[in-house]
Amino acid sequence: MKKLLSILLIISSMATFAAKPLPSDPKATPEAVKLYQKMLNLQDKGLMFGHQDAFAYGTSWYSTEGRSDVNDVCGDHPAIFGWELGHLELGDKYSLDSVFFDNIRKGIQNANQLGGINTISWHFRNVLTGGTAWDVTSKKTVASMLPGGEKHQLYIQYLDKLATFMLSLKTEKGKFIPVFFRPFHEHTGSWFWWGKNLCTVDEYKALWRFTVTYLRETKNIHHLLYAYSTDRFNTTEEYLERYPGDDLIDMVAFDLYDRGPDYPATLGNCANLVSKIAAEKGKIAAVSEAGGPISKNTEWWTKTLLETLRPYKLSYVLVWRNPFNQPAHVAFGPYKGCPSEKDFIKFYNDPKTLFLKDIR
Ligand code: BMA
Repeated sequence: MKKLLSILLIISSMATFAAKPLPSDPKATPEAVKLYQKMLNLQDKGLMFGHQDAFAYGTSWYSTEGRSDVNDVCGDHPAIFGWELGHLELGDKYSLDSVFFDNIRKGIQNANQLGGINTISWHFRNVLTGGTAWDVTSKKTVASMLPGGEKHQLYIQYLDKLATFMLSLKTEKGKFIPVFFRPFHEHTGSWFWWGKNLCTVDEYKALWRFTVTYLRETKNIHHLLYAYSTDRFNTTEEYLERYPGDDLIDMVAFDLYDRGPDYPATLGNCANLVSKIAAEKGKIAAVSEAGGPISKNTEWWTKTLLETLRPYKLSYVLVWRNPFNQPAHVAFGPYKGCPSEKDFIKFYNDPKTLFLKDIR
């Protein structure tokens, strides 16, 4: 009888555990655990919409508190807020996209207070050459950053600056704000120094492991959730080739921009595969960056993006930025007066899509 009872107890605790998966960091803060579980729950309810630098600027404005281009169009902010930390490593005051880091922090705090979710990318400088993130002249950059490498100490200095910023992300009550961190992205392509042809599989994985371990163990940061995010891929094997491990990663994602007629098929295939991988691993799935020719294809939001993604269980799709200092037609997000404005409102009104008001 006693044995039976303890078996039952074990089974029921396993069931509770299965119902509430935990992030990869065993020391994740309660807020990070809550966010992770909230996102897994929301993944069953719909597809969240995200926009890069939504609170920082739009096609015709810069740094206006409380404004977002998405809200200008549909009266609701995105659910997911993307931010970019490139040039933080240099000790600069503003990012490579001309946003002051102090304003990024404020934006993250604001989004969090409103019930939104923050995700951070990092197009940081080539640590070996000093060139940009797009400097692919050396195949030795990643190796040089690993323990024993000639640029290891410099990389540590970069990570220390990153850590200081991450540790400054607090609520008014002094709690750390949980955020997704998505470094070394689009590595199935070779346009960034960490791309496929620029380092070996082992070097790429070692870079991830060193980075996460340093932030967790040396810097004692436990409010970050980590996103692994490829560019286009064809198979599960290809997707997972450089996957650094379930103990490091919380979200499996990919970036894919509409650059031709194969887009719906490729997007659908990647979405299908990534949602299956996420389900098997008990992790979150997302389209971490997207964008299409929304000034020409005025039904892109509903006919291309939404209809392609509708069948799959994905947490969110985030479209890239609406630069304030470039012509409006390069914007990937909607803005007041854009040719696809009406279609975006349809996209917004579709029960499948979730915006800020739907998730708080
Ligand atoms: C790219 C472009 C660049 C930008 C970079 C980092 O895709 O939008 O203009 O600097 O992302 O945000």
